[in-house]
Amino acid sequence: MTTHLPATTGRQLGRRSWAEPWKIKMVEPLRVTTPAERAHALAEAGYNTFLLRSEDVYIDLLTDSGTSAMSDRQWAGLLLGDEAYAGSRNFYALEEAVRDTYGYRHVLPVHQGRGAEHLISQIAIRSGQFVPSNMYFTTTRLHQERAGGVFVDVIIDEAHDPQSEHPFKGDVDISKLESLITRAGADQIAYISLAGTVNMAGGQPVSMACVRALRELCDQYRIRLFLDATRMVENAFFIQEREEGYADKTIAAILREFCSLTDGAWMSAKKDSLVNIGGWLALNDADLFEEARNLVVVFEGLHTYGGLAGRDMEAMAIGITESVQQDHIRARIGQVRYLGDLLTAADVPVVRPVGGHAIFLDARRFYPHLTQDEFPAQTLAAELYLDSGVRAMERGIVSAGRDPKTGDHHHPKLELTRLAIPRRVYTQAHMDIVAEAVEAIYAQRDSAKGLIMTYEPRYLRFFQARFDRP
Ligand code: PM9
Repeated sequence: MTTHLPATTGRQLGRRSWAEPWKIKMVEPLRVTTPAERAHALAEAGYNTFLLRSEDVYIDLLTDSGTSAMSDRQWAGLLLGDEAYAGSRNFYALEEAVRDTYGYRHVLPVHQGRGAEHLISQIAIRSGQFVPSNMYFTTTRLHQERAGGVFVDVIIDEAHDPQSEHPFKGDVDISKLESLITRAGADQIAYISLAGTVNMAGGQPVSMACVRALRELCDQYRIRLFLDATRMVENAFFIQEREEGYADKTIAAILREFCSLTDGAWMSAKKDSLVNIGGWLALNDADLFEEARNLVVVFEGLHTYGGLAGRDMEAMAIGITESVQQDHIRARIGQVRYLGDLLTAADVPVVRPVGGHAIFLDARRFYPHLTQDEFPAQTLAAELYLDSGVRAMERGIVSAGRDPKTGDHHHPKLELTRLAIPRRVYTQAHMDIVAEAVEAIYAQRDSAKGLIMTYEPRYLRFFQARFDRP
């Protein structure tokens, strides 16, 4: 495994520093609030950072989704929007970009990732079928379950251990998967749902060796393999860095090779592809695509716009080509690591190794005196906001939701608070502020009290749930 860049300057290390491969052309002022203003805003928001107004936030690390800064070329692309209801030229630009970069044959635009998750779940899952996956993602699993699927976690055990340094913690445990297939029968497997860089595990990558083994298994049992390509460019970076034989291959080539081993993919372009809205579903099978193309008109819009404006599709097409540039991805992951290194150096418990899009604070080790039912990760996000106006997101028991059959809370092993870094938005100085804020609440960790949930919505409760101090 290759070690990551330490949080020191190049000069201290006797080598030249690197910097972001862009300069800033337009700025958006940030508002600094007082502790009293933050206490008021957080109480109003029911201690849920999703319910804060963004103008009450100083540094916003809620998500890297739809929060990227677009390039001057993407902004120029907006002016090329062809807002025809049908057959917009921007659709053809998007189709070409997805075909060239990801390699799939048939492409449908959708308004964002979950639009594609909805379509693929509806057309590829029969009620009662299993959907094995490398850990869960909130919206993905919900759509699979709403289609009657039964989610089964087949990720390697190391993924559930925040301290394991395994270089590919997103890998599927092939023996777990094969034993499910032989137990249930191949016909009872809807498809393998594979995510590139596993969000809920800490942005952990999947190796090329793993997807190759999955392809073989899928061919043997005639099961389809679909990819959540949302952060697959970041995944390609880790393969280039860590997997033997890939150091000299481009990100674009690694991405194409990985996707070529799968049968199709869904995409939230709001992440890797550097746009504020958009997504797609791409499939190689013409018959399955035909079903998706028919269903898209019911939920998203005609198959040549899928709920998007022409200008959105143009920005996405340009973002796709920018996303696979080596200097972009190196700087993007470099910035995440910079923050991770600062926190690691301060002995703050974070998920190791640092992943692609975020730093995940290990709330169990941060607040060992809180039980999981006291919502330690939600508490940590609240305390961080109160201290500094930095907004993070809970990724633990609240996000995991309830078992649809028993109605009981899922109790995930990982109880994490995520600091997701938007792409091309914040500077290194912002990362320093964030690290200092986390260190400050870590120093006061013993006095933190948990939360109680006062309102629980039925679906994806982490978005809208409300909490209070006990
Ligand atoms: N991810 C994130 O912040 C946005 C909201 S959910 C908290 O991480 C994966 C791996 C995702 C993802 C969204 C989606 C859904 C699918 N797969 O948000 O619908 O991380 O575009 O994509 C969020 P959309």
